[in-house]
Parts: sequence; structure tokens; C-alpha cells
Amino acid sequence: MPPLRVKGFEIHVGYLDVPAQQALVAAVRGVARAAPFFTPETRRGQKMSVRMTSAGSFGWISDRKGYRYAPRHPDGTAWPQLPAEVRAIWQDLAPGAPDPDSCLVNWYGEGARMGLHQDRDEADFRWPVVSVSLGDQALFRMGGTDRRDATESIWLSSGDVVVMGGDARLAHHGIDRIRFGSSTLLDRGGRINLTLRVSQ
Ligand code: MD3
Ligand code: FE
Repeated sequence: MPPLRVKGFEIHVGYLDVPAQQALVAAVRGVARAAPFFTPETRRGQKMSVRMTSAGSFGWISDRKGYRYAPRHPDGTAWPQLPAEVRAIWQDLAPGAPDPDSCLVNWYGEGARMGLHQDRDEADFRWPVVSVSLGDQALFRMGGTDRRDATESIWLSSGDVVVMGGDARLAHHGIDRIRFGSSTLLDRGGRINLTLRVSQ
């Protein structure tokens, strides 16, 4: 199936079948055993509602010192290796780009959300960002490069993969809400998003 194109975002609906989704959940469990989920704090000391961890050479962390890519988990351990299944998705959907050095794992429990923002902590915006949705459905809001640009929303489901490259790379985006309990993939409900990036 060709991807849906919305505002320069490339949405591969149903890219992963259920066994592939289950294999990714198992890989995420392995990542979380080595690098436990933590609750990031904003620079203002507010707890984020999404819990996070990472795999790869660099993980994304946020604390009172600010947002940044870091070579270690906040507990001081190195991040686990990027799972091979995750790298395979990148190589299929981002051909020609260097391998990702970062896989951010976002875990949305009931009521978690992520405000409208841009991803601009990476060194080179020529490389796309690839996002994999697992578990409960999420209302994904897409805007433009200017924060005031009009936005459009779509529901992302488990197994959908979004590629943000070209003009969409610096577009604003966020998760307004999840439909908690809409998927049976995760035993205790919720949503996991994997975001693959070339950070350095
Ligand atoms: C558009 N995560 O971690 S993924 C993030 O579902 C983030 O957890 C959301 O935004 C989530 O930064 C949305 C979709 C996404 C990811 C990166 C992008 C959209 C993007 C980078 C540029 C433009
Ligand atoms: Fe983002």
C-alpha cells in the first residue's frame, strides 16, 4: 500500500502486522530492562506525562539543565543497542540515510499527552525522523514550520509508521490524547511510540 501523504508527513498505515508488532514490544521490554523508563522533567521542573527511555548511541533526556541527546541514561548506564528490527524499518523507509543513532521510546499511559513542538535538537535536518506506533490509538496533530500554521489531526493505530522528511522535518506536531484500552497489544493498555533519529 502506498503511504498516505498529509502535510508532507508520510503515513504508512498498517506497515507492521501483529507478529511484527509483538516482536517490537519484546524488543522494547529488553530495552527497558537495561534502561528503565523514567519520567522526564521540563526545564521548569514540571513532570512530563509521557515516560521515556532510549536505545542506540544517544538517548533523548530532559531535566532542569534542558533537553539534549546524551550517551547515558540518567542512572549513568549506557543505552542498550538499537534493536535490529527497528533498524530494519529505518533501512526500508529511509533508504540512503545514515543508520539512526537514537531510538527514543515514549510510553503513554492513560491521560498522557505531548504538546505541540518541533524536533530540532538534531545536528542535520536532512535526515528524516521515523516514528512507529504500538498499542492504543493516538490523536496525532500535524502543523507547519510556524507554530501558528493550521494543524490537521489523524488517529494513529498500532503498526502505523510515520516518516517525517523534507519540508515536514521541522513541522510542529504533538499527541493530543490516546484512546486508552483501544488495543490489546500491551497487557496493561497504553501506547508506545518509537522515534528513530540521526541525532549527531
Ligand atoms: C514530525 N513523539 O518524541 S511521533 C517526539 O507519538 C514525538 O510519541 C510523538 O513527537 C509520539 O518528539 C510523535 C511523530 C513525530 C516524531 C518526530 C517528528 C513527528 C515528527 C519530527 C519532525 C516532524
Ligand atoms: Fe517530536
